[in-house]
Amino acid sequence: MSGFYKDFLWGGAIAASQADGAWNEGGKGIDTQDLRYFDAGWDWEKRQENRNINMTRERFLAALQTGETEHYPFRRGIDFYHHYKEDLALMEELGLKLFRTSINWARIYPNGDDETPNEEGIQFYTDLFTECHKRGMKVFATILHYNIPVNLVTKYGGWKNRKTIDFYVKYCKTLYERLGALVDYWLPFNEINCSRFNPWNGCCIIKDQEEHYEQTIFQCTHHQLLANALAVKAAHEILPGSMVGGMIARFTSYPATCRPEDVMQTILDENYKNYFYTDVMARGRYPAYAKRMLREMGVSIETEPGDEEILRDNTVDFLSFSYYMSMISSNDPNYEITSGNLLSGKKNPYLETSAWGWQIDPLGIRISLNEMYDRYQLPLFIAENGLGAVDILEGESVHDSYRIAYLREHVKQMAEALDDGVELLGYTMWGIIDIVSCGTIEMSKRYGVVYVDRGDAGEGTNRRYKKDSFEWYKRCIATGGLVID
Ligand code: BGP
Repeated sequence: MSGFYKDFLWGGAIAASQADGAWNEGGKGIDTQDLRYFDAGWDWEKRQENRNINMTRERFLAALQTGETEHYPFRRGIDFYHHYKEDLALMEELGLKLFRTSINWARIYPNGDDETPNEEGIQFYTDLFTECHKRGMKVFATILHYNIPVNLVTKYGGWKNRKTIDFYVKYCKTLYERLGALVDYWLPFNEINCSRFNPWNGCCIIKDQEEHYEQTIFQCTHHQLLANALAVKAAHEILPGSMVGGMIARFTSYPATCRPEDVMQTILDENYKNYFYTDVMARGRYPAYAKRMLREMGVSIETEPGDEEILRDNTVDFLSFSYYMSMISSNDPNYEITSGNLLSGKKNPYLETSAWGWQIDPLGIRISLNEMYDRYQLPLFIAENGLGAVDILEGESVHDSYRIAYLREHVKQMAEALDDGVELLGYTMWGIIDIVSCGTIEMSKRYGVVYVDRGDAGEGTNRRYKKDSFEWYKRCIATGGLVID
């Protein structure tokens, strides 16, 4: 097996809303993730139920009226805003080559529609990205990882309003002009297909204000796909030669059986959940199957003259995806259901699940990489992959052999994919340092190789500790993926 290239980009990823904290400092405006409520007293069921729950008008207004952080963990994150230097020092010690994080739109344009950017916000990212380079890491910047300035929701209705595209493109241009020299890879949208599976995170729409929810979701999606294309266009104009990519949450699906119906269901699931989005971003047009998909949902998207050209002329330079698990497809409803990233699905009897019910499937990463590369022949990144688990701090460390096993098996399968001929540029392990979970908003669902002493209610010292997986990942990087046991 030939394995990883010498310059393979071993990395780690986080997102602003889950890590930064400092929600009302540095001139930042309030953003849509700052409004998500959590109660550390909730039991398991309640936490699961609250996972990816839709925003209601009542919750939205209540959140806007309070300045408390206890029930709003995204407001405090792990305080990466004030700790990034020490955190990046740990990343350097790991030997990381690439650091992925998101820029918080509300730090750059606090209200989204401001005339001029917030200089303190620009300075923060200038310092952060400069620090990454100083410590030997390239920067993979996500322009939007779910959270938009709340003012864009109250005043314009979020992504359902076409005007949001203009505000977004202005924001992108500011980033390219002011931070362009410091960013190596741009990602206009995190998991653009999330709009469908978590409409608050993805589209920033309030469910009980929508008459035809699906219609609104796909209108937002259309706006985001246009915005993605326009972000590519602006980057190529302002920063010639820049690399701008597309991203989805990859819902890899296998036929539950060899019944032709199950195979057909798999094709539909793959198309509707995954490829619809990457087809538009990489091929530059709505795929043929989209017509039927939208018709059957009773959705008709409003478009404007020129939209087709925007999509056609501004396709992405690379594709990326998050990969945590796989699922099975069948039109037979009698399957056990298990949880997963953003959505639940049918349970595969051959796979183990994580403590959160996500189906662990290392071979699926090789399958997904092969399928994506075969379909698009574009360079790829694994933008997220990791294991959410309950970790116990024992003395100064966490003995997370389960995480090492998860990472090791996925790394092995990435090496196989490279050997299959897939052009995989890099791997940014998710939640390289413990952060607030995006789905359940728990701090106790941890992914990191660095432990953060902070609990669900925000209690703890916020001190960082290296887990056993830290030493494992460090060795993995140092040996170019060869020493992986
Ligand atoms: C992805 C998101 C991340 C992230 C990850 C893990 O969908 O892009 O923000 O958090 O999933 O999910 P969770 O935090 O719910 O375990």
